[in-house]
Parts: sequence; structure tokens; C-alpha cells
Amino acid sequence: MTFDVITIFPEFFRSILEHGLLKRAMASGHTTIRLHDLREFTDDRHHTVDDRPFGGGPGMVFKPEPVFRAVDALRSEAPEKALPVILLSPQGRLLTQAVAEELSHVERLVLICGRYEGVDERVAEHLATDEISIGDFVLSGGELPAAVVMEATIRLVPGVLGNEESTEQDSFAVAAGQPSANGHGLLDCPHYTRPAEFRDWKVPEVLLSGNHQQIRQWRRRRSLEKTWKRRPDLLAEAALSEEDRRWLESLKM
Ligand code: 9D3
Repeated sequence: MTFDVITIFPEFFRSILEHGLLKRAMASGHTTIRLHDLREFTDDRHHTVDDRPFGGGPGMVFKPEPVFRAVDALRSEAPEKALPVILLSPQGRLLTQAVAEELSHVERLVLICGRYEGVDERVAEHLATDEISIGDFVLSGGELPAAVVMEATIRLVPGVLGNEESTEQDSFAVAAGQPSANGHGLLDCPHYTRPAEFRDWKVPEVLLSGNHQQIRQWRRRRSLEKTWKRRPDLLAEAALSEEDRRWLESLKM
């Protein structure tokens, strides 16, 4: 899978490409990430990428020409193929596990990172094939969102994760489609490791008991409890047994 990132801050991506999952995916040949400096697609002496908004108002807007030129240059590398172009913008559809899943099947993806007050609307209307936001909070530009889209997508490409993790991932995607949820569409249960007692705080006794039936029940109940308290919206979609429902009823009393 190849990502072409169009940005005025290519350097911004260096550290994330040199660590963890993205580095591994590139080293193993599963992923190619190419960074393109938007300023290289300007034609004036000052490499101008932005201008004042028509109609007035604060801030600056990305000019359309350099963005179109950058994407045209990429398109000319394989003119016969359709090229998905994602504009990262606060007006986009929300990134979810289901969206990442959808993107992971694509062979090549262009990511346009905006800055300032925004990007000339003709980019969204006539160039981008998709517009994505990573959530309802204000960031300064599309670079962090582009990195988030790449990480969420690449880890779903077969072979990128180890076998163990990828099996787990399958159940995420199929049963839940929620990044916060486990294979049953619930929030994860608490996890502990040694020491069994830390600053007077003891690990729940049941986890030390070796009774796997009880441990399974304890984990399931903690998952249900946490989901009910923090993300009741997930319960509506979760796969619940009769026993789960009885436990939830008992919580509500
Ligand atoms: C202060 C400017 N805002 C006025 C209401 C609009 C605005 C313009 C540009 C807000 C943020 C940005 C820059 N953000 C992105 O380009 C962006 C983004 C985000 O801010 N949040 C979540 N996802 C994304 S994807 C791209």
C-alpha cells in the first residue's frame, strides 16, 4: 500500500516514520510513504501556498493551484488508474474502525493536509474523492490526522501485524468496528501485572486464583460494567448473552 502525503511540513512526519508500526511496515515492504512538499508545486518566487479569503475574515486559505498540480503530478505516474484522494478536514466524515477497514483495501492513497483557516473549497469539490476528520476537536492542520489515518489503516493490511495481534484484530473489525471495543463490542476489562501489591493497592484476588472459569466471568463483568458507565452507546450494538443482560440489570439497581 502506498501513501502520498501532500503537506507544507514534510519534516513533521519524520519521527513517526522512524518508529513503531509505520517503520516496520515500510521496512517489510508492506507500505510505501512518500512525502510531498506543497511548496514545490508553486510557481512564484516566494513559493506562496496561501492567500486571503474572498469575502474577508481572519486567517489564510490554501490556494487551489499548488494542490491540484501536486495531485496531477501523482496521477500522471499511473494515468490509467483511479486515484483516491483524501482531504483531511474538520468537515470530513468521521474516521472509525470501519473507515480504516475500508481504506486498507486500497492500493494507493493520496492524503492532503490542510493548514490555516482551511483549503479552497474547489479542492474538496473537484479534486478530493473523500474528506475525513479524526474527531470533533480543533487541531492546527491535517498532518496529525494524516498520521492517524495511516496508522489506523496500515495495521489492517494483512501481514503488517504479527499473527497473534492480527487474529485479535479480526474479531475487533468484524464484531465491533469500534477502536475502543473488544471482539464483543465492549470496552476492555482492566489488566494487571506484577507486583501483586503496589503501594497498598492489591490486584483483584480472582486473577491470582488460577480459576479460569471465574477469571473469564470477572473480566466479562468488568467489561460490561465499564461499558455501561462510560460508553452506553456501545451496548446497543454489542453481542450480549442472557447472562450479560442479567448482570447489566443487576448493575442498574
Ligand atoms: C479556527 C478555525 N476553525 C474555525 C471554526 C476552523 C478550522 C480550520 C482548520 C479548524 C481546524 C482547522 C485545521 N484542522 C484540520 O485541518 C483537520 C482536523 C481537525 O482540526 N480536527 C479533526 N480532524 C481534522 S482533519 C483536518
